[in-house]
Amino acid sequence: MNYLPLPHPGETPVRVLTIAGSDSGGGAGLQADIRNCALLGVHALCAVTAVTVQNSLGVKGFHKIPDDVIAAQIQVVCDDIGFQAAKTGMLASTEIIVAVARAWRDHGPAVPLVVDPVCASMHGDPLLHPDALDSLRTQLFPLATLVTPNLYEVRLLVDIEVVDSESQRQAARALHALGPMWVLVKGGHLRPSRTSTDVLFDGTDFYEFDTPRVDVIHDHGAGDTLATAIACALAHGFTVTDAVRFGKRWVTECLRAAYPLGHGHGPVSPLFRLRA
Ligand code: PXL
Repeated sequence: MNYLPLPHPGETPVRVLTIAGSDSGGGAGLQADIRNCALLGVHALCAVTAVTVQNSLGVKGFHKIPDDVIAAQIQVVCDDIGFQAAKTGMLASTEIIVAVARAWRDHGPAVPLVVDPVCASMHGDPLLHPDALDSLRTQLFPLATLVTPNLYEVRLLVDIEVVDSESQRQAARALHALGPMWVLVKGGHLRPSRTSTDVLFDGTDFYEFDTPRVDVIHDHGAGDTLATAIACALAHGFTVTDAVRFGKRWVTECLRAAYPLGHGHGPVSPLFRLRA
């Protein structure tokens, strides 16, 4: 497949800001975002929102970073370094979502913002306080270029049970009404199916993206990987439809390269790229 253009040695790369939580197991969250950016030739800037205590068996707990510290991380990289796209992952609480939304409105450049509405880990461990769903809908979604919920997050956000392509489109409409420019409803958890079909909606048209289903038990960090790859492609100036097409192909390759780690679920992996 064609990847993104790589920077020449000594040349300042394209930058993406990730606003996300740390995963001590290194599979998802900030660590996945930075790893994917690096292997796509993009420099990752990081605003850390929370530190999870986590291994391959699950999230044992997390510590939230004070919201003024999160806002300050965003402000200083905006003021000095600059970036061509940003993405959000784990935001943990209402206070953090409000602080991120305010920092983005006050300091954010006019670049694409991908909001991955992370609510829980793959093990079902909560990563977002249930009270914070409302601030996600009202504060952050209206600022987003693209939101990328999975079916579990769709149910929490708009109370729609996606069971087929019709309800997937209905969910995309309901999410779009909350204010983002584009919505990608990921169908990866719709079974049984030999393909993974994601539906993209811009308020007028629907676009479907089909990739072969890769059935692996090591799929930790798949959502983070997709959202980061989309943000990297947007940072390179791709249209949203082209960026989503690129992100889907990238996460499919990362799923094929997923590896076991610890006693539970290992991560999807962009490390295959080092052999290419
Ligand atoms: O994959 C979602 C995710 C995002 N961010 C952090 C996580 C996880 C899943 O476990 O731990 C920090």
